[in-house]
Amino acid sequence: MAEDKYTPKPEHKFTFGLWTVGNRGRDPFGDAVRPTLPPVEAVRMLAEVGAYGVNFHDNDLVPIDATPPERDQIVRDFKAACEENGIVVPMATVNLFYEPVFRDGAFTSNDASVRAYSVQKTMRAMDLGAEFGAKVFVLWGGREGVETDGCRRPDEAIKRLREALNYLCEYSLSQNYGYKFALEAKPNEPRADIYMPTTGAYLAFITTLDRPEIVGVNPEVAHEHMSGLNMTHAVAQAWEAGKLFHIDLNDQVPGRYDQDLRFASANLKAAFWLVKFLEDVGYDGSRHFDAHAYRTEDYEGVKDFARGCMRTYLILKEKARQWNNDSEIKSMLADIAKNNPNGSALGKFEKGKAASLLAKEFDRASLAAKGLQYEQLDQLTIDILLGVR
Ligand code: GCO
Ligand code: MN
Ligand code: MN
Repeated sequence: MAEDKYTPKPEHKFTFGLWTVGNRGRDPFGDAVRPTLPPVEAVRMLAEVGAYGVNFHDNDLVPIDATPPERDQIVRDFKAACEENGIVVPMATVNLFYEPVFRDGAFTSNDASVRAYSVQKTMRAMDLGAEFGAKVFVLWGGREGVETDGCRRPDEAIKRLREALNYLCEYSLSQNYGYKFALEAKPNEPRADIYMPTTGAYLAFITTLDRPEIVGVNPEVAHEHMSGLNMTHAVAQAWEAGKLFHIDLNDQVPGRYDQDLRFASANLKAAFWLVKFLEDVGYDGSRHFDAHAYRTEDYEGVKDFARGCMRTYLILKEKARQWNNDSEIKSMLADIAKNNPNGSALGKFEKGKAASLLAKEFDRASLAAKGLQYEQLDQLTIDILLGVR
């Protein structure tokens, strides 16, 4: 594809996980369709398609049974590949779901040894990420859930999760790693039910931690859509709380298995509002794509997939700019603003003012009489998205 204004640049902060471009297309019904992509090759591929960074789980890079010298050699080679290709590592994470030992959870397992092992594995993954300068550490508790609630009280699981998180925060601080933890919610898959099903659930949980200031969230499009929720609303709540530490971009049709589709390939309008929000508020973290190519693709197709994620993001960013500058939309927004003087209808609570609010007469009928023109506003949005405006 020739260079154009939708060509990704480092300042766009597009990142991919090793597990995303390295995804081999295995699913519950069929085996791998693509050969293993060595991490060093993945870095080359990401540089070729114009990405800014690469993220990894501990075992995407270092096999779980690697000896210390093997580990160090892998780290050296990977570092050299990143430097050579101008690729950075903004985020690291830990795999607490693949190995059979995690079959009943990691931090929430009923077995105290499994819980301790999970924290140990995470600390080592933090050491690994820190060697590459990662400043965000994502925690996704894929196995922290149940098939039957007979196995433990769910509030006990929350307490165990808190204990692990508090410990890991102290570890990060004691090592001066400067990590911000980003907790990633998902309603289900691989467990029948996962304890922290939504971004909102994590936002509430974070306030109960010892070091809430270094813990935020990593909302994922697919995870919100799986439960039929609005990703942009989840992101907005996280942003407003100062907790949007990372984001996982992909796509997902609600009500289906976890699809991890190319960003914006299923719900274009939802993706538009999301990109517009991120750009409007000036989110300056990574735009991380946690998705993978169709099972029909070879590695040329994986590049098409990766380029597509970034290209669509940049097109939607341009559409958002067009939306913000559209004079008809601007005048509609000005009308909306006119009816919302100073943003606040109430001001600060004062007894006297509350008494006058209680006494005030509102003309309900006239307040409900005027059409709001949101149909027109949305159609203008559609016209922009479809390129006829
Ligand atoms: C999934 C999750 C994972 C996490 C990753 C980072 O549905 O499998 O999205 O891909 O994002 O493990 O911790
Ligand atoms: Mn996911
Ligand atoms: Mn994810």
